[in-house]
Amino acid sequence: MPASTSPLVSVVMGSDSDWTVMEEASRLLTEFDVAHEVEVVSAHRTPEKMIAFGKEAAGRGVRVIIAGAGGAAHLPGMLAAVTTLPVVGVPVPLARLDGLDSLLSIVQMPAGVPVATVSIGGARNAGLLAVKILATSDDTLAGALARFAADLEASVEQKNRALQA
Ligand code: RP5
Repeated sequence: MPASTSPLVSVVMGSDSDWTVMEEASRLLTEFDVAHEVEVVSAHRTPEKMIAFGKEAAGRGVRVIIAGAGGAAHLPGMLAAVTTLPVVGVPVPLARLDGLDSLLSIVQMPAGVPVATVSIGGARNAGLLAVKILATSDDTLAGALARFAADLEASVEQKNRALQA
């Protein structure tokens, strides 16, 4: 990420132990050259920081928040409660329950407070969704997304040719 550019996307997680999953979101954003920041913000261990972070993000120029958490995964929903920004939630799988607990904690939001929840461990797709949100007002990013989709399609056809060889 260009260090001098203010972040458009915040990638936050409840613990540094989530990073092995969440780094995929950061990597995707870097692939698209999207300025982003990474921060540990815990709904339970640093609740006041979490509220301040959520309230101040839009004012700092952030456009999308990607929030990952595992277990009692309240971080994405609590951030969504205190910001007008779109929040993308990433259920992080822990050793027990295979991430189903994380998924249900994040996806079952009450009416009026949406979190766009990706699959368990789906941090790369969370990054891609953030790029798509930004691309609604950024033609350069929209073009990059079109090339990304074309490459994806070409890779499937390449695998087909390999199967038939
Ligand atoms: C959650 O608790 C975090 O998002 C993490 O997935 C989980 C476990 O955290 P650690 O005990 O590994 O710090 O809040």
